[in-house]
Amino acid sequence: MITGTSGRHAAKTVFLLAAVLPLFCLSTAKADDVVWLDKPAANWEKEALPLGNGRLGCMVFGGIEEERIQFNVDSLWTGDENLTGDYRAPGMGFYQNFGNLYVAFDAKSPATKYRRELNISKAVCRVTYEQDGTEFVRETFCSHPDQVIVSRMTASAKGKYSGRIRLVGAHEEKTSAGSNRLTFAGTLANAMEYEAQVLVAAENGKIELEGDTLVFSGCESLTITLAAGTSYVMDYAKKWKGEHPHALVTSHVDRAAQESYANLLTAHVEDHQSLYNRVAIDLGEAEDARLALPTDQRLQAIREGKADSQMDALLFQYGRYLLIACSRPGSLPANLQGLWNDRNNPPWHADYHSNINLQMNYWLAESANLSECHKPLFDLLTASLPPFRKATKLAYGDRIRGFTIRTSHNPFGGMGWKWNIPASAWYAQHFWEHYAFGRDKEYLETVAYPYLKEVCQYWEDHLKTLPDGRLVAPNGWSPEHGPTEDGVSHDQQLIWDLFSNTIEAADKLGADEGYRKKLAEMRDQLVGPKIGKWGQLQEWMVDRDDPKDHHRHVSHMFAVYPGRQISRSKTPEFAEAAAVSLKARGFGTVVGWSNAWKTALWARLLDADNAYTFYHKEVSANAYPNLWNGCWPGRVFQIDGNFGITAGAIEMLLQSHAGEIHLLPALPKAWATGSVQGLRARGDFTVDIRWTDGQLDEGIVLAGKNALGTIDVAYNGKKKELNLAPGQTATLSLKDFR
Ligand code: FUC
Repeated sequence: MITGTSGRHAAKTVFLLAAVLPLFCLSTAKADDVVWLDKPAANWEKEALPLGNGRLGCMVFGGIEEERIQFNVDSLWTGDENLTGDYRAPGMGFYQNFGNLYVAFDAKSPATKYRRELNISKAVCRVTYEQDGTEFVRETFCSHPDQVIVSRMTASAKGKYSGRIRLVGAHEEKTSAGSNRLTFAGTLANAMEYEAQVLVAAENGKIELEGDTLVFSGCESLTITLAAGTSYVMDYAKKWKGEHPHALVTSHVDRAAQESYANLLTAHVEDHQSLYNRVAIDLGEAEDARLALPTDQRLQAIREGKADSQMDALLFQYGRYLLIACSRPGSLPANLQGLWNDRNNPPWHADYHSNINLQMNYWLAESANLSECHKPLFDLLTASLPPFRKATKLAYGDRIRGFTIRTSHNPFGGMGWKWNIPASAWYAQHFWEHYAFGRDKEYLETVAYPYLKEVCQYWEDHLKTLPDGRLVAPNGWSPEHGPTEDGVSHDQQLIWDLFSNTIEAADKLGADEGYRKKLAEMRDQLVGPKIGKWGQLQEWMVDRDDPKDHHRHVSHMFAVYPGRQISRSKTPEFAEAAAVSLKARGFGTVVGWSNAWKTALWARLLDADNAYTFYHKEVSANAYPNLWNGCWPGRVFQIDGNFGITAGAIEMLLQSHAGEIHLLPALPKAWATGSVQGLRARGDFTVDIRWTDGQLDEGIVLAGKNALGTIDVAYNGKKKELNLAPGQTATLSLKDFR
């Protein structure tokens, strides 16, 4: 059935109304939108709850005697363009902690009925408890429209708030206090200037100064507004530095302080939900008793073998929540920790790693209907081109065109550790995918195509011709695994992907016909995938894969996911070889991002239960009480696992890489009955799916304004061709696939 409007639009209207609901409704959220704990956080990375607006973020501890809100700005970085290429050189820099806001309360009696929750559908953290017969409520959010963190503290009785507020920078700055304002500012060794300000408004009671502290007494409520910024600008020509942030920080905090709390909250929730509410998911219900448990105990029950598919759905949406919170137009892209960091020397510098991690951060951006959140990646990669080119020429000589990158980089285009030569091609895939999903031709022409073409030029100059005429990437390295040699499968697959995407891009633009032909010829000469002696997909040109090797990187399976060179439908032998290799890599406990990659790979190989095994591992082995991904099971927070697992789950429910929309390609038994709304498919389509007992009930395909006219929809080995005009919807059911 094809209709002109979608039922989803009606549902959207309801969501928007929900967005302006008053404060008291915040505590009645559905259990699968809430991460909650029954005690304050003792540990930053495992227990504190993250909020963010893309640029500014914070972690809420919810202490009873003292609230601690640790905060970050994504651009507070040491370092520079680091032309040394040395990972340990000062130029590589570190992503910095910005500081902490502490609110100490005079009341010291024990608290009861304590609850600290993060409602991810509202992006609001709420702490509630009772003390001496009074109910206390603290709500904190980080507003994108108003660019401030707001924390409001209320109580059921009057005059209950007395205590002290301190704002403490992470670099031994001196905080100054004036009437109801706290300020600190500083300059890092690389001349980066920064400033944070807090404004406090109290109802009744009074606020007095005591050195660098605001002392409040007998207040009915407190509203604390925090703004912070740096002088960073994403512009190499300006040496990455702009104006001192003082004026902007002052205007953010002053403007917000003039607004009513209700208005700030309404604008914040509306803004968040304009992205968050695009996708809804139901993977089955957990028992009420399970839902009543705090998240850490729910995770424990899962670890003891109890089923809880609502936790699967929560983890899915949590990945979307986190991307909205740390990657918005105008911000820096999500780093290894998104945008949250409480140290001045975080693990791996909390930088951008190019051999899996940064890419994985954005695997969900398009398919999870958060296309705008992809933009910071393109912005930084484009802005970093001048230093990337400069470093490439220093290493490879002036004759080489284009650029490539090392394994890690910072927000000044500075790089460190080994050259990761195919990484720029992998980044180019993201530029292409943004077009493939949304089909925005102007973006393709002005942003994506120039990037793709320049990376192609690098490979034109860098590829090596073997005696038999075939082309290989010289001196490659399957990331963090194996020797340095020619024709490593990962490199070959990435170049194939780059050339294929660039050819398609040029074709769509009607540009560079001669060059398109040249790229097609080169692509045909590339050494392609190989099947080795135990039936495996070879990781190298030499058939040396060890069937007992459980290495976490599965780089030679790029062609299966996120690439598209190998698929069950188009290259079944190679797909089977990939399954042999992936099986040999094992089903043991692995690092978070590896779980996520294997989820997506098994889904692309149409093996639902193996895909679910890895999805489930992320819940049962890697998730912390705050649902952040512990990279090595249970330790070292790294956000890629959170993003990757959502992307992997989408591949289980919907695929569109092989020129068709595939409904429920790898639906696991654990999700036998459920529904998903608002997923995106390549070709500018939005898809809703409903299923019962493992069988499709309904698939709704909505064509966007740039949609491809004709598309095949596949389900269970059968296909149905659709022809949709922009704005048209088709509703399909089981009978369409007989
Ligand atoms: C890659 C991985 C490590 C870690 C690091 C940040 O080098 O191999 O496991 O995730 O990035």
